Amino acid sequence: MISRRMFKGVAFAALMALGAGAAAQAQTLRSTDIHPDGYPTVEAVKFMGKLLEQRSNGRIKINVFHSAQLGQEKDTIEQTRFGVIDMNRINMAPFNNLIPATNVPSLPFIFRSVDHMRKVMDGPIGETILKEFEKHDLIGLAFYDSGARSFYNSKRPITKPDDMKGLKIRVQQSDMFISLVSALGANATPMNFGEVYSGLQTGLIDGAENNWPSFESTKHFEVSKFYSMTEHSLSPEVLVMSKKSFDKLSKEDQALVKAAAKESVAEMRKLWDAREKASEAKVKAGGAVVNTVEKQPFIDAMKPVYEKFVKDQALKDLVAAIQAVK
Ligand code: GTR
Repeated sequence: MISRRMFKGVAFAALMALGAGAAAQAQTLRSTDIHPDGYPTVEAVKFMGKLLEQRSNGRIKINVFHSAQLGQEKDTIEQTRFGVIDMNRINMAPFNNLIPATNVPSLPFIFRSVDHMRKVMDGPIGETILKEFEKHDLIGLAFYDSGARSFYNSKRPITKPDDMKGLKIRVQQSDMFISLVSALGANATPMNFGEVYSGLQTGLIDGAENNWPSFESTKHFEVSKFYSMTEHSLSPEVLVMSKKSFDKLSKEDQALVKAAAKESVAEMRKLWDAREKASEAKVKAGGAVVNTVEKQPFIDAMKPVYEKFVKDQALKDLVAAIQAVK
């Protein structure tokens, strides 16, 4: 026979168990990306979501809102800081004005090659930069590749810095990128990514700068056919999480999220390398006129950007540390 008291105890325990179950209930993290479905950054975060789902026995999932459904990059930063958006795959450039250290990997010609960039971002320097996000209510989870950014425009091939004179060039909302374009004598116009196509079409701007996959996926090559391989910035992508959302997770789940993010990097790079080649072929077949450039004159012309943005000792040390990585 179960006494009344015992029954109460059992019922209480059952309720507690239900409560605990509710706390560990399935949750879906909302992640934002301005790129379309199928783009390597979007697919990498989906891959991370699958890992998380498996390892949490279906408790944690990621829903990737691609194609700027949750807004353009600059606006999504605030929303992520406030926890309205849980995760954000975004370029370093829109963080440049907010987080000084993010300027460093965006700097013109800071990396000697893609391998150099990967080695730096995968190592202790990358970790130091990821840590900086915490001061701004964000958890830096991982860096993704973004290839090399080069100039494209509707007027002429760029072979030397002088060819940039007077061109109206769209840049990301970053003072560093404004200064980089101004150093070449062009007029920098900060603008949202989603507005560039119509800006080019209407002649509001003459050109912009980006990597092969973005030049292709946005169809900018249709309205801006001269693509000149300046490869001036390898500004990586970053995956961040809202600290508010992160703090709601148990220690174990936080570790799961961090590990899954890191593991998505190799997958992203595999997708990226293939996409770069495919985009290059597509853009060329689509009529883009591509030319190579001698880099040294561009490196020299962009030196003032370093003087302006690498003033503080901490940033000077970061630059030196990157240059010292073999
Ligand atoms: C792309 C990058 C985006 C965004 C875009 C831009 O290469 O992946 O996150 O920064 O460039 O130019 O706005």
